[in-house]
Amino acid sequence: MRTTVGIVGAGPAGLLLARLLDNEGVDSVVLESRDRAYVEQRQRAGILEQGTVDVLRDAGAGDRMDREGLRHDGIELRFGRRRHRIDLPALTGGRSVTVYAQTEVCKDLIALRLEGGGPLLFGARALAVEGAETDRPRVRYLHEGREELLECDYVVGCDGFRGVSREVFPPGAGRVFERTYPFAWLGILADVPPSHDELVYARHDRGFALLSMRSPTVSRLYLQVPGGTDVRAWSDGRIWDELERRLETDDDWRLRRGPVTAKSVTPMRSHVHEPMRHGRLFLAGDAAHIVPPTGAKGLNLAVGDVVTFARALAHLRGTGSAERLDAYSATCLRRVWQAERFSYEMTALLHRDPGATPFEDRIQLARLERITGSRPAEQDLAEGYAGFPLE
Ligand code: RFL
Ligand code: PHB
Repeated sequence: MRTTVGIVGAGPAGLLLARLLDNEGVDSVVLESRDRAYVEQRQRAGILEQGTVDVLRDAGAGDRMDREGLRHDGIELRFGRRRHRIDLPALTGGRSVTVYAQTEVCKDLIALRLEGGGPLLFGARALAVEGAETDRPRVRYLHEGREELLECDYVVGCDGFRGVSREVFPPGAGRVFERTYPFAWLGILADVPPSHDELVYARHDRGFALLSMRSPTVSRLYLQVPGGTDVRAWSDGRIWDELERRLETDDDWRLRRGPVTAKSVTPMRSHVHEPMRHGRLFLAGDAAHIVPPTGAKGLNLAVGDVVTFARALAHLRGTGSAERLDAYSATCLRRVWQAERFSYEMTALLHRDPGATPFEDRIQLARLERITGSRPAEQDLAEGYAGFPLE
């Protein structure tokens, strides 16, 4: 098979890229190792930055998001049993975020792609990207028990943190910047209306907790737990008790409990692969960078990468200049590092580090007091949360 852009991976990065290219009249083939149901049900992100919402809408993929997504104009920081609201539009010149799950973004993009005739191959596992340094890169993949070859002008590796695209970089051609954290997130989905109408980020002596949601009737909640925690050690009752303790306030706020429908533990890491391009292979999304989920940035970064690639390719086709394509990695990395910094700082602000000294604990509280007591400090957090603009 032959195509202009070979896309490895049908997560939000690969699916959105396919849509953007379709809109530009550029042909592409998407290869996805898992089946459709798996991709549509994998529980992950929930928060879309304003810029992501705008991109999806402009791409003609925003109809259901506009009907069902929940616009949020604030988040709450909770510590010392007190609540502090961060008013996003007031602090950012009108920007907000939208609660619309990654599962739904993927369902919408898959439906659009298949309506347009695809190609989007599920159960197609890329084995290797070859010839990245030539002008005919290829993806070798396995589909329906046969090994096949996809010949391309460009390959975009959207295959996530555990994909194969990154392997293209010969030793010495890439560099990794990484940090792992000594804690993880235990996340649940529960069939119960959210206990607050906005997200609540709580710092507590027992550890971080987050109250989020998927819809007016479904709650999504997270607890900081030690790295390596076995989810089976946490019964539903134990999870609710712990959430209640960490989210507790001095006023009459109460946590609503309900049936837990999903439960999992996610390790936390920061990871950046530089550069994000080797020859005609471009990395996008989690294949190139990971952030800890505290800042809700992962999916939004993936969107930024593929928009940058699609625009650069359109520029090449329109003007004959490869300047923007050549700048792809540097352009993406500027935004990536701002999101890495923000996610790292927000993680440090809200989690209990088991190695922290009593002095460091006080500094953490002083940081929170500073953010809630100073408009410039609050504004800095609001700007980061609402999202860094695309160049
Ligand atoms: P994905 O979604 O991992 O998709 C990669 C796809 O590639 C496929 N694949 C292959 N296909 C073919 N051949 C191979 N050899 C392949 N190897 C892999 C995989 O099956 C998969 O379908 O990467 P992508 O598209 O870059 O998207 C990134 C986002 O998924 C990720 O950054 C976010 O989910 C991170 N994240 C959050 N981001 C936000 O912006 N806001 C949030 O609120 C948010 N919350 C979260 C999160 C991630 C979490 N976890 C579980 C890591 C909350 C959690 C708990
Ligand atoms: C989520 O709803 O899954 C979510 C929300 C905010 C975050 C991380 C995850 O910071």
